[in-house]
Amino acid sequence: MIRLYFHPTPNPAKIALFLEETGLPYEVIPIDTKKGEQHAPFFTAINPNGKVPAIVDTDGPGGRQARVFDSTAILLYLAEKTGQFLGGPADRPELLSWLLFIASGLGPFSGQAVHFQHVAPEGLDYAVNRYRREAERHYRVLDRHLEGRRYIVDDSYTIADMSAWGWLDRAGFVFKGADDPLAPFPNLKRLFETINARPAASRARAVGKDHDFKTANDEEAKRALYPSNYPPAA
Ligand SMILES: N[C@@H](CCC(=O)N[C@@H](CS)C(=O)NCC(=O)O)C(=O)O
Repeated sequence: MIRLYFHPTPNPAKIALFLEETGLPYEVIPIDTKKGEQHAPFFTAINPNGKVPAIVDTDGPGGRQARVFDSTAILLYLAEKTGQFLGGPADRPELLSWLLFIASGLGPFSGQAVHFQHVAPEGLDYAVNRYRREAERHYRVLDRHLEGRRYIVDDSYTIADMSAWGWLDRAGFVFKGADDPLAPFPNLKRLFETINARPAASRARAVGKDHDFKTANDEEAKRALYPSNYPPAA
């Protein structure tokens, strides 16, 4: 059994998609990040970084319980555990390259673009421009790579596509104000629609819907999500 520590946001969504694609049995444990549950000691014992997603595999290596945190680590762990969605051995260089490109580039720049356009105080034009443009650049790199390819790793649907899907699903936030945010990236749009058409994608989108996650961006939420903005008094 896999326990998935979840909030309805891009990185946990990737894992929900993987679990739905494979049919691995799993239980969802909501972590309400706007209430600060990611900082609770029971959770930081699973992810010391205090972010979702994280999993506990009750049947980990050697039959022992194992924790895994960070969406890319979880995707690789579960793909290796099940032997699914890794492509073939010859695909590994491309798979690892694109997975890490999404983990260290496309994802974080998208996250910062969302932060500076939706959360930060008005007037930080330099930061808005930098993160939005860098997000766009990463989407363009992946879009060009997808020219003439069905999936990121050629013809195999892999965890790299699932990792991208988590963010493509939020393109409307990343590219604030765009009517059709993926229109400038036609190959990414095609990939997104291909994955969306899979039954597992609709099931993944339904994960967590039965939980009443906090939505208000009040002071409690800001302190929970951006604790570094509130340094303790010297
Ligand atoms: N590199 C991490 C990033 C995880 C991450 O930023 N998670 C967000 C949700 S998508 C989160 O937990 N936010 C709450 C917080 O930062 O306190 C991953 O890929 O899992």
